[in-house]
Amino acid sequence: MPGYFFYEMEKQSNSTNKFPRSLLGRNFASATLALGTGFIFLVGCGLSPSKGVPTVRKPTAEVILTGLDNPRGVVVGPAGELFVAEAGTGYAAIDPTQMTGKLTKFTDRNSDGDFDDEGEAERWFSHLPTYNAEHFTNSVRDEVGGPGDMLLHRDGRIYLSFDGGFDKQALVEISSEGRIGRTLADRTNMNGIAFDLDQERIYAVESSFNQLIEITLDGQLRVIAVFPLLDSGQQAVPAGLTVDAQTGEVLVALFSGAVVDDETGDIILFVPGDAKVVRVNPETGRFTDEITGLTTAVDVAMDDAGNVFVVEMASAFVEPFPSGFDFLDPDASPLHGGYQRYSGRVTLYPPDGGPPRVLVDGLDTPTNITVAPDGALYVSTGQGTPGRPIPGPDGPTTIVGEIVRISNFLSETENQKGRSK
Ligand SMILES: [Ca+2]
Ligand SMILES: [Ca+2]
Ligand SMILES: [Ca+2]
Repeated sequence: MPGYFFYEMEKQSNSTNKFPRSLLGRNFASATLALGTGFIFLVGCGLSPSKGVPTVRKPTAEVILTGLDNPRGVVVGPAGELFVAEAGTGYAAIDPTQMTGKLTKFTDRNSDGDFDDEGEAERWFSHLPTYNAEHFTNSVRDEVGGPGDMLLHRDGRIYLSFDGGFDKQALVEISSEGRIGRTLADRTNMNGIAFDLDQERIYAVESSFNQLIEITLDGQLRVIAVFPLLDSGQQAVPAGLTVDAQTGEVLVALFSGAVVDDETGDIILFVPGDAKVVRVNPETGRFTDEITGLTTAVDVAMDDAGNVFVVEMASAFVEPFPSGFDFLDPDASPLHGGYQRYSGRVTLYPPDGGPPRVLVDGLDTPTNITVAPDGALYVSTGQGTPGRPIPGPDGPTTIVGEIVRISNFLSETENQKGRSK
């Protein structure tokens, strides 16, 4: 996500980047997705045949919202209503009424399982800040920042982090009636936020500064941990996080930043296999590796049974943009732009240390995951300039923001274990 690249670039190629250090690297870790519908057919539904081997349920994956502009954080309310933050189009208008970051409440009023019917979308905010990372760097990155992650407190208050670039970054409180209230923190890109077990403080990853921080609900801030460089010498870039409901420890996804190719001098946005998830003790700040060997780990979630879900945004670094590429040109050639499109995935790591299971593959740049109260997963996809031509699974297509719901992935045994907790 956002922000990490810039640091790397400033460090490695001091000739091109003229931005003040405080601006570097804030784009987003939280903002990266868009999905087509093609992957659904790869996944299918139902149970696999069981001939003496454990029955593993194949998940159901459904696009439940489409046509969004960089969906990021999703929260599911007690009545099944959805709150969705969209980072917007990335067009950083000066006129606030032209800004496109959004927060919307969706209610399935006709109970048909989706949220696209008359009167089901209630727009709370339409003009929150948005920007594209390219505004802050000479390098071409189609990465959109804006409203990012979101939390719903048990008392109905909502907390929203947003990174609108430069002076428009904050963690704000929103009343249950939808009015923006206090600003709790104005740190740089807080791409992922999570409550502690008591919902008295919020943990946030500050992607640009490689930090995990804690913010109390009355606005006191403390740095918990600063993550060191990863195996190839790149920035760690914490992008997403979750809290272990059993221990209160924090799992953090380290996305990994860019490196420079020694031979060509080219910037490589990420090194496959260098990303990981670490487990942090929020009291001491000590951390250990939890899951290694990942690629672009952008978010992590955990259910009450202890299953860990990891989202990887893309599997390969391909087709970086040529300098001067116009993201807004509808006739531009379909380019991946560094992150291979439709190569993101969600993997389940069971609590007993058993082998991981890929739940859904072929997602277009997923960026955020949420576990709903009923155990379903909501994944935001389609990062980048909405409408930009990209290669799709079945030929050229365009970037579109979508929310995918993944369900029916636990075996009967796993379901029972989960319920008994
Ligand atoms: Ca509906
Ligand atoms: Ca419908
Ligand atoms: Ca998340």
